[in-house]
Amino acid sequence: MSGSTPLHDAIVVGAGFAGLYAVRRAVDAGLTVLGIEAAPDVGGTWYWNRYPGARCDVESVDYSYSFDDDLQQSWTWTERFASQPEILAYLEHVADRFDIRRHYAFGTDVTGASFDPRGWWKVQTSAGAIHRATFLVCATGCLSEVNRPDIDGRDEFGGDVYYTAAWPHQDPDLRGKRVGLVGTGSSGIQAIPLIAAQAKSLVVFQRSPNYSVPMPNRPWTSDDLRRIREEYPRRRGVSAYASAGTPHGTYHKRAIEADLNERRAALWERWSEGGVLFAKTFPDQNIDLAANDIAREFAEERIRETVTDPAVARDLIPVDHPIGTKRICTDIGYYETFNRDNVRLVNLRREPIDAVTATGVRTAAAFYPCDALIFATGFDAMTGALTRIDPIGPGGDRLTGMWSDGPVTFLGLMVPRLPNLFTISGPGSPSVLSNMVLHAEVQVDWAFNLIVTARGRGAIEVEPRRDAARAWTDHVAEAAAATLFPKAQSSWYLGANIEGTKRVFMPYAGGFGTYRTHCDRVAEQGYAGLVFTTR
Ligand code: N01
Repeated sequence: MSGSTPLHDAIVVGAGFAGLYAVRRAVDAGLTVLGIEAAPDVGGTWYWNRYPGARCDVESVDYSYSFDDDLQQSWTWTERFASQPEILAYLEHVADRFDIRRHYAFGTDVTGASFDPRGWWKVQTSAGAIHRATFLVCATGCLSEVNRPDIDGRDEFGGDVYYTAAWPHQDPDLRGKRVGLVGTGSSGIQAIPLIAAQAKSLVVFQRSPNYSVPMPNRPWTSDDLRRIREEYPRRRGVSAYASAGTPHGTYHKRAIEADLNERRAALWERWSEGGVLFAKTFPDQNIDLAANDIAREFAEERIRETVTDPAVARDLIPVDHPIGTKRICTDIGYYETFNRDNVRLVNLRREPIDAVTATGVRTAAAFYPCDALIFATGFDAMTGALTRIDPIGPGGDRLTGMWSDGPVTFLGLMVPRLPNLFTISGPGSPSVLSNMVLHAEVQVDWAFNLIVTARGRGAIEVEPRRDAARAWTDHVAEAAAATLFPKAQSSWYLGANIEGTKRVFMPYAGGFGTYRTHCDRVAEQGYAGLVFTTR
């Protein structure tokens, strides 16, 4: 079989932000490339997550490619925070503009990959094909493997079942229906207000409350867009080495150094700016619990003053983590929704779900009849899409085996004993803690510069040394330990939402700019830490 299919220079798995850019970079580098994507078209996470209210919480003008100035100057974002349809339209436009689709096999799931010791990856697909390529670029996304929790009786339910992360193209008609929704992370929090407005009744089953900041979305005016277009070079320049890959910093003083009035003013300013920025109001907010408490208490006051029933407000206030140590959510009218007569909050920590039955959800305290169930239960994040492919190296080492004690990577991009493989946005990279689009550009550029270098050196294999990957992984752990992130023990950042997963803080918390500097330095030093094999 191995000799019968064309040997591509690279296979790129995924057609989201990272995958599309990777295919484009491959073509630019004069490489032959095959893209493989499970969905029927481009979009990645923005193809699947089309639930009501889906919107990005990073400003549209930042959450977009920077690699092509004409693209940047000509695309018009209509709103400050782009909706899912607009982001998808943008990715479709990018695919058309750079003629990327023709390189893809769509509707094709990658089911496995193994490295042939002769120097290429064999990639198996759901279509029964085996494709070959010297390099395998997994642009599979860190929030793509849907978590379908194994709740007793889930499959017995007689009504309609929906997952926010695999929402139908035809929006379901929930009018007149009694809807149950499980999950109050970013997806649930965005969807709940719109579902409540449509359904006859909505029961929200909440296991862990999260902090959410209102999203002050508005249309961009033509003046805004002119200013942003003029400022783009500076804006991108600042973002390139900023801690989260956006042009925003923190307040100039630490929270514990500011007086009460100053703190309140800084917190109000950030609160009204909206989005994830509130998680970084003060420079010490994510490293010092006393500073974090100041921001946390401010956010909790906002919940108490918005939700009219004090008991419901109490249940909506997180109990298990400092603010921002789980991904902070962004909403339009979330807390207000609990003032509606047709909405009920069920605290699963007080009354856990016993079972789903044919007609509803039974908890330890009551039965809630439902006509439709929505699971906003998130993802097997960061590792799920990679371990599902479970690449096998030339020595028979499997990714799942090597990561059974937690992921070990070099720069969150490469794995020892799996040569010529790139894990874009993988564990050990800042990914989910940063602007994912600029992050994808940094990693994809780094990967393709390395591919070109390896070919220039006549190498057929390149992989990280084990000690180099160990050192990077230790550095990732140290960076997390210097923050409050590990205090959120129920976070998907640690894989805590997936039973059986080893709890390890997976993203690199040292900052996007710092990470980029590490990547630059490795390349400048001739790819120190990597082994190039020639034959
Ligand atoms: O997923 P989540 P998400 N029984 O894992 C609950 C990005 N994103 O899709 O916390 C009952 O955050 C689970 O409870 P717990 C963003 O990075 C961005 O909402 O595990 N409940 C939790 O409440 C985000 O962080 C945007 O106790 C169960 C919820 O389901 C990431 O995607 C929008 C359960 C899952 O929340 C993931 O967000 C959307 C069970 N068996 C997403 N299993 C924006 O840009 C899970 N839960 C705005």
